[in-house]
Amino acid sequence: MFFFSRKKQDKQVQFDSNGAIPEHIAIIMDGNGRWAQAKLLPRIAGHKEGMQTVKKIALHAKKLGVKVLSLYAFSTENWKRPNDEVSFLMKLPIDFFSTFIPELQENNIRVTTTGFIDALPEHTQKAVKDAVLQTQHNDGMILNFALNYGSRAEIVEAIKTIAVEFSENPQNITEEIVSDHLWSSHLGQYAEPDLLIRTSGEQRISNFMLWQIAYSECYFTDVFWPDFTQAALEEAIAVYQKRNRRYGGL
Ligand code: V0D
Repeated sequence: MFFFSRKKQDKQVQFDSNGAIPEHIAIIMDGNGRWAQAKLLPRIAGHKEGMQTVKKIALHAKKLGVKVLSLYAFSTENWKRPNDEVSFLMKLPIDFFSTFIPELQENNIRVTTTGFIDALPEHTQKAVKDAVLQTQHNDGMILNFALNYGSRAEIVEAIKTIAVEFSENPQNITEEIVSDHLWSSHLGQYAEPDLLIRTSGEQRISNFMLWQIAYSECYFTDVFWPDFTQAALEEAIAVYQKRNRRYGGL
């Protein structure tokens, strides 16, 4: 009968603003190109709209009490994209910086980065470093951009340093030592995401924070990143809250 036909996935989950809010949320912001193609727009139009979503979601995460929001903005694989698309992406931090700094300050949001920043074009590096410097004393929330980031490369870099530091006593290498040598070490107690979100339908991790997501709840949605709303973020948190109640309540 029709009233028994609702699928499991259709069940409404209710966001509870007094419930547990994940302290660190990491997001793979996928689907900007697909959003644009669906609208018969150039892919770069999707990236531009995606940047507006970054602003909206960062402010909403801060309002909900999130401590760290990590966003996968550019992977080490993204260099393979057409030149004009890469050039456009490299201008986005400049755009972001010039239009969003006042709001970052008003909302006490600190910008940090993770990835090979030194390999980015000079103008991109300058915008990123300015954003990091000008917000370095804010302590309301950390907005952590993964730029030219790859998790295996991050782990290899850590191994190189640890190999030198511990050449005499490798038996002293612990999980904590490894964590302390990853690019996420600046996040301290919040280095590991509680919730990982990937938009646009793919259900893969794609080399994002592999070590750090060992215990993260993963949430996948078909929504393209430019269409991801405040309500969509609350829906993801609601699913997280429901899982927490189930597993945490034993
Ligand atoms: C495109 C959707 C903000 C995903 C969001 C260089 C891909 C918009 C930044 C940004 C990108 C990075 C650092 C910073 C300030 C802003 C950004 C890139 C791509 C790649 F300090 N959005 N954004 N960076 N997109």
